[in-house]
Amino acid sequence: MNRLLFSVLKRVSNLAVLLSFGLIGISACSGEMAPQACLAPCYEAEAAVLRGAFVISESDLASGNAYVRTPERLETDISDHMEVPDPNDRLEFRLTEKPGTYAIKVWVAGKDLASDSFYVRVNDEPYFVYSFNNTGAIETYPEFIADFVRHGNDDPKLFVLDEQATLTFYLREAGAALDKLELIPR
Ligand SMILES: [Ca+2]
Repeated sequence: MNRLLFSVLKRVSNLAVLLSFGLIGISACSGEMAPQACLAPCYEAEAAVLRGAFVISESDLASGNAYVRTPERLETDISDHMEVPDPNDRLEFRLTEKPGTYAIKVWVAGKDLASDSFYVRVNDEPYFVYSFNNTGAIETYPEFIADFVRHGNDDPKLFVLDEQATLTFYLREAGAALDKLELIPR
């Protein structure tokens, strides 16, 4: 091999090494990117107003790396409220959207049939039971599944919202978890 050819090959080889390091670097950066928090009309549960039994937990599986839950009975003395909600145990979303009719898409999780429901209400309207096992989505913990807020086995409930509305989730079964929600125009 003559000296000129050797020199050219060496330069090409060095360039290839630099390129491969560069590509590896880009790939590593992409792989390490944390999940992004959702953007409007999406609301992270951990950014809502928490009262009483509701707490924030961290998880790589959750949007924004966090979600909200009510600790299970074995962890604390928190009990289920199967008859009526306790107004002190609540998760409150302050919604700001274009007035209109919306379905509410939620990302929820529960360990079993004893941790898969909330009470839900908008503003001062009557509350209702939202149980996410009705769609067959049980034992999803720790992964979240997408569902729509609904009463019993009904179709997704439609909400007529003003520009500003308050959407409240109350504790019904300890252990139920909510990652985020999104307003879907209907
Ligand atoms: Ca979240």
